[in-house]
Amino acid sequence: GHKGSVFWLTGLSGSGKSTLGRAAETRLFADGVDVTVLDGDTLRAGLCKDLGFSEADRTENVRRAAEVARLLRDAGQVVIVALISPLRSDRDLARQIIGDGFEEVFVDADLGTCEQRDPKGLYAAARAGKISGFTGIDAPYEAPGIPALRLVTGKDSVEAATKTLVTFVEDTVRN
Ligand code: GGZ
Repeated sequence: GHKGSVFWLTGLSGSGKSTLGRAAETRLFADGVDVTVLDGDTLRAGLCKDLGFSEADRTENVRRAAEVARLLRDAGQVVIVALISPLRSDRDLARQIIGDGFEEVFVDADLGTCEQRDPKGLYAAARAGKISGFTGIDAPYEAPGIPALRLVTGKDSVEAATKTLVTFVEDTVRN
């Protein structure tokens, strides 16, 4: 069996949080782990529809995600949260809400790499001044000090990073 836990993926837009979260979900599910991904884009399409990207709205976004993650964890699920969650204070709030079994995972790709990927053209829009308050451009990203796990997605392949994440999850939750 396994115990409920929350793996909180933080990183810049385009760092690979959603990709890794989804890839890990598929593997873990195949291994018999009850796993759910809470992704920023998905939450913002529904539960967090009313929220934008001001500091207060991001805090509220993180708080709601943490509360949902806690409920799922309490029901025995392994939860992978994929949110930029740029502020340390917000991630500390999530840690407080979730309590036992909160694991911070830093999806670490440098700004240059993320900007080069720019899958949705958001960095270009931010550079052109069409979007304001974009994380890494004109809004802060505070990297974790000592995360439980760091995935260097600018350097390692998606395959390698996924493997590292899946192994870390399995080692943490199996009992
Ligand atoms: C950052 C933004 C912004 C601004 C829109 N800043 O790469 P994406 O597109 O698909 O993922 C990003 C997503 C971030 O939502 P989160 O809920 O993860 O953010 S937070 O934890 O800070 O609340 C990006 C898109 O939304 N996006 N505008 N200004 N990302």
